[in-house]
Amino acid sequence: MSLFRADPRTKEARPDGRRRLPPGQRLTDGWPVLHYGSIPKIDLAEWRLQIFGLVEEEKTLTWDELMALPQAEARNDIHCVTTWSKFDNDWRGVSLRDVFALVKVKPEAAYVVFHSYGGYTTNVPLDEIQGPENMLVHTHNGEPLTLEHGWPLRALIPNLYLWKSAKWIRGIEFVSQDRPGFWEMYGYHMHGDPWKEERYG
Ligand SMILES: Nc1nc2c(c(=O)[nH]1)N[C@H]1C(S)=C(S)[C@@H](COP(=O)(O)O)O[C@H]1N2
Ligand SMILES: [Mo]
Repeated sequence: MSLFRADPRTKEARPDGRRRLPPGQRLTDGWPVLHYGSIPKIDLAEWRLQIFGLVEEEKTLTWDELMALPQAEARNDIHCVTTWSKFDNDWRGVSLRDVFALVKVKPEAAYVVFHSYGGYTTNVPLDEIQGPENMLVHTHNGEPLTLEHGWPLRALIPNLYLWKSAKWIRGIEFVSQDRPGFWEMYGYHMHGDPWKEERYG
């Protein structure tokens, strides 16, 4: 009997034809915690999400206002650049496109910079985060996010490496030119597609 029996899910194909497990990744059952610096202290009464930059109407949402937006659910896989992938995560939160609709994004906007409590930032192309799988999430597998995974709210961009999914989110900024975020300034890829192994550079 092999100790290394492969999980058959790693051989599955995605609806878009790509293999479910991206190249160079292995499956994990746990959920590793990875971030730079310490966990920010956040008070829900003071918590705000600022949506700004190239928009017609900047908006700042309180926690109650965020929770009053349509609540969405999704199940998907996440992929960390450090080579672990975790399948079948159930998320609850708000679709990014519903958040974008609140501010009327200007046509010049081409990239989004996510800002976190604690100072972390990361950049993503706006046209790649329009699908319903791209969310701001507060619940994972039926439980509120733990502090270390981004409580109260994190971004979830499941088709890019997980460093693009900012924990402890506090801002969404629309910009016309791509601008490196925290890890991108230290050599991580500007785009970060796991199926193209866009890890560094
Ligand atoms: N605010 C914030 N978000 C962050 C990070 C960070 O340092 N600060 N690290 C990123 C990186 S590099 C990874 S791999 C994932 C890890 O998410 P997890 O700890 O929930 O697995 O969070 C991303 N989001
Ligand atoms: Mo990471």
